[in-house]
Amino acid sequence: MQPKDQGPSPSSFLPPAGTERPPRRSEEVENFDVVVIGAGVSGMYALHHLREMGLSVRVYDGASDVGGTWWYNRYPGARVDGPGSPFYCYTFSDELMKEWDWAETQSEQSAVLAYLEHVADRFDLRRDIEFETWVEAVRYDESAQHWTVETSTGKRASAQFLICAVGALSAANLPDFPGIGDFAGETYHTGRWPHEPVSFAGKRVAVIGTGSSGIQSIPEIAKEAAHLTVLQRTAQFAFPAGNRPLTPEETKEARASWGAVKAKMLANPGGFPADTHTRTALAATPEEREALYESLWQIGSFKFLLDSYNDIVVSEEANKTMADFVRRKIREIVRDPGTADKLMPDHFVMTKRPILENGYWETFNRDNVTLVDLREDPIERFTPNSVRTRTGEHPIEMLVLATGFDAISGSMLRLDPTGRGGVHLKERWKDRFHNYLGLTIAGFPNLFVIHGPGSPGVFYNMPLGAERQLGWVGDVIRHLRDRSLGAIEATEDSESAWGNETDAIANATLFPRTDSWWTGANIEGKPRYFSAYLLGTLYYQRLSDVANAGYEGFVFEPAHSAGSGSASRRSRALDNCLDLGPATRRRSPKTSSPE
Ligand code: NA7
Repeated sequence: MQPKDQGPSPSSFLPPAGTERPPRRSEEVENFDVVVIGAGVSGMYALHHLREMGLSVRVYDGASDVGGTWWYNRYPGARVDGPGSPFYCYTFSDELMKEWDWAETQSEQSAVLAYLEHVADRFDLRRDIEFETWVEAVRYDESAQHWTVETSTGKRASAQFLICAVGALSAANLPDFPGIGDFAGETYHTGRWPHEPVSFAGKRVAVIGTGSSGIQSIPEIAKEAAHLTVLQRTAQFAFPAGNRPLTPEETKEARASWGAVKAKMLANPGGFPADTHTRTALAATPEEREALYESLWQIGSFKFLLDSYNDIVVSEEANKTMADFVRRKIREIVRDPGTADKLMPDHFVMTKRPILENGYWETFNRDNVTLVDLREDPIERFTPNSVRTRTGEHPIEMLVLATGFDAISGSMLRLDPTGRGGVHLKERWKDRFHNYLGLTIAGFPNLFVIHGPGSPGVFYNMPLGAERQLGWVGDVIRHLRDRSLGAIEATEDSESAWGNETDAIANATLFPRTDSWWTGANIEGKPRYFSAYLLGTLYYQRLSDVANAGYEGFVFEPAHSAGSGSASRRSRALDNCLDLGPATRRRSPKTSSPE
């Protein structure tokens, strides 16, 4: 997937496969039309889609099988924390939807991974994926108009197009706590969970972090551990997951109406199978609000996000109505008032990633659980067998870091491709994650980022978002190949206009005002701003408009040699594709292509 994590590496972390061996550089460079980095949800679809177009594709991933995020995040309690099954799936194949049975509404990690393994089998994906292979260097060769990729196994490849499907949540955040290296017990990061079973039985365990991973794992760990200390930096809002078995009728209904469900997803700003509505909290009476919030709380799942009010993330006053409701619920559930006080979130609700919980609040009523509020009582240091905070020592034998990720931009920065003129992405993205359409970067021709900064990314149903972004990328490739063009590149002007547009949408909401991984505030030294494009429906309209305008905002280069485009062979293969996009059928007078 990507090179290994930066930061301290406690001894019992799983080392990323393949990184221990000294690379043996091969003299031979294998040539492909497209190299894809990452075999998670996006990379798998990239392979399928581009191969269907007749292109030669090679995928690299550091893991030993498909799944990306779902391969790594095996911590106890890990589940889908979005709208859930049967809708957390690919949409490109109706047969796939009809043949796969989901057991629960909020599927557990192993069920999602089993689904992705099935997709890999069904579409014969693994034959073009090299697993346990970390991409260590990625360079653009301007004269050859292709990307060269060097891997941890020593193999090298080149391709005209590079797709970075490296994951929005895959660069683990491993904070450098004082003395962490002295701690002699077992240490795990939720996003790097071992494949072997981890037993908490009879152990004193500490969990740092109360985001989605912490809140999902804490109740499970508490059931087994002798004692659990929860070290919380920010109290969170969390909503009942409402997980339950899917009934055969629900599955039947979803299959029968799949066409309508897909249409609904495409019309929804988050790509979710939910109706859009115009209700606002401020127009409702207190009684109406209470009744709606209570009914959504009883149902659980993502209903609070999708079926409540439209003004929650744009109006402070509306936001407070929901925040107060959740705070009241926490106080009702948590018996000890002092503990409940520490659990009171004080940011705008929904402006950190909404969390779905399964018995999280009740966990604090257990005798074997202690909550430490790190704001009042910060970590001073780790010793071989304890974590010491300002007010005392907590003996532990195991530490779970649920400390999240250098999200959205982190995995691209870790990859750090070298673009035109030898410029590294780390240099280009020092102060801001410059991009155009959330997919391309000036100075990095023919490189596409899936779910990167400037795209809806984690604010959109991710399998569907990957399909839509990659559909657009496929059309771009077809456009270039049909015209014997060697390269497409965003201009810096387009990047800056796109940045302004992304900012303007975000600044109309409360999101930028809260410290979160959405704003980069969880990582020291990271540019702090809200980098996602919030309106998914508008975003996909914009992608389509740009394509229809002949890829407005991009510049093209003719192919320097037959080798870079391999146009004639590919064109024939592409002509055979049924899915010819508008960009391949019409030429726009506005195109900046030199054709
Ligand atoms: P998150 O949501 O980033 O949560 C990480 C948690 O770790 C959060 O509570 C952080 O507190 C806390 N944290 C991070 N660094 C520190 C330090 N240095 N000290 C104390 N506490 C710290 O990551 P998750 O893995 O839970 O969830 C990410 C996504 O993965 C999620 O959306 C799911 O889709 C799956 P903070 O809030 O930053 O103060």
